Amino acid sequence: MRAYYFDNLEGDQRLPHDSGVEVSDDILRSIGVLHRHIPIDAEGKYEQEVAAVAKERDYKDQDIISISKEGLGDAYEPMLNAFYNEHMHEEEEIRYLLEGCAFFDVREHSSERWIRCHTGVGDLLVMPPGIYHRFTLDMGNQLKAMRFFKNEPKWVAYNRGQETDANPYRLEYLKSIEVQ
Ligand code: KMT
Ligand code: NI
Repeated sequence: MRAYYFDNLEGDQRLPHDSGVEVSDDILRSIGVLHRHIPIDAEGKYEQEVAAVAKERDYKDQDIISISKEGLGDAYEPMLNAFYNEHMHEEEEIRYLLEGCAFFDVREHSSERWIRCHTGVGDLLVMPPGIYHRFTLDMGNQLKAMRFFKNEPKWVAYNRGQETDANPYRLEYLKSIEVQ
């Protein structure tokens, strides 16, 4: 995974939009975002490692999401548009990439800048409840990823607005990053 500040220039969301300014794992940690790389090995040891992380964080359920134009047909564009809307969740968002690449953009609260995380196979990314973020494929246009859930597998997103600014999970998130 490589993380950098988004360049804020016009153009296809799937282009790199690389400002050239790197962002370290430490900076990501300071806004509550965790990254780990667990390489996919032929013997399947990665499965145990990923399962151990899920257990540690108290996940009960998981599924696999596949995103491609071929696989999704008419549902492809609306899905990508929904994911690229700036949003938050009341649960952690945890993703482990099995195939393809993707951009997870996370908002750095102090500067309001986007940090773009370019993730690839074997990257595990954890975004805390309440963080503003968005998602897109890159020009490879294809992704398969594991998602973990504390309750039943469902995706509930709240688009950023006045209501999310007052959401208790958002306020809790802001408190959690204050003292770092
Ligand atoms: C989200 O909430 O941003 C997503 O679930 C992105 C797609 S999962 C690879
Ligand atoms: Ni999300």
